[in-house]
Amino acid sequence: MSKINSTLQAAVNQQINKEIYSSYLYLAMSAYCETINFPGTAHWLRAQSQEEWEHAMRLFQHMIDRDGTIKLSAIQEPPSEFGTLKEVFQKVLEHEQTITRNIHELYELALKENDYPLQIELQWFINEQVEEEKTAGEILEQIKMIGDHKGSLIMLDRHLASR
Ligand code: OFO
Repeated sequence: MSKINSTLQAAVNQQINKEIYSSYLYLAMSAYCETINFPGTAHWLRAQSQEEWEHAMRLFQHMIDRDGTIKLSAIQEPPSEFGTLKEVFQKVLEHEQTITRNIHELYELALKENDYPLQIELQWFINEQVEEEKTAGEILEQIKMIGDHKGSLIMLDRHLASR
């Protein structure tokens, strides 16, 4: 496979950082949901955090396979408070929308640089982002429908525990 060029190496390194930040952000959200007594949501977010780590590792492996140089950089500190359960999922959805934009920008760069293997690798991420936004959006809609009904929020939390 052809070596990945230096412009794309820098961009992929940046995306690895963003995926690790996503993992870190969801881990912080998971800890927060434990403190507001939504253990099922905390479990869901912890699984999400692990998925984000795997996304970072996919790009990491692509760089290794393409003879790229990995340059790990500092991970931003995530917040430690996220408000209500509705606000938690609003933030998950907003974050996923940002990551989708990042992936699309990276894909555009891979097109510009005529890097076909990276384009194919990123197609997996483009599909994944559709799923991620859909899932976060659906949970948010359910929370909006539930409103302040405590019993239904507890039921939703139990449902999220089954992930
Ligand atoms: Fe890596 O998909 Fe969410 O952020």
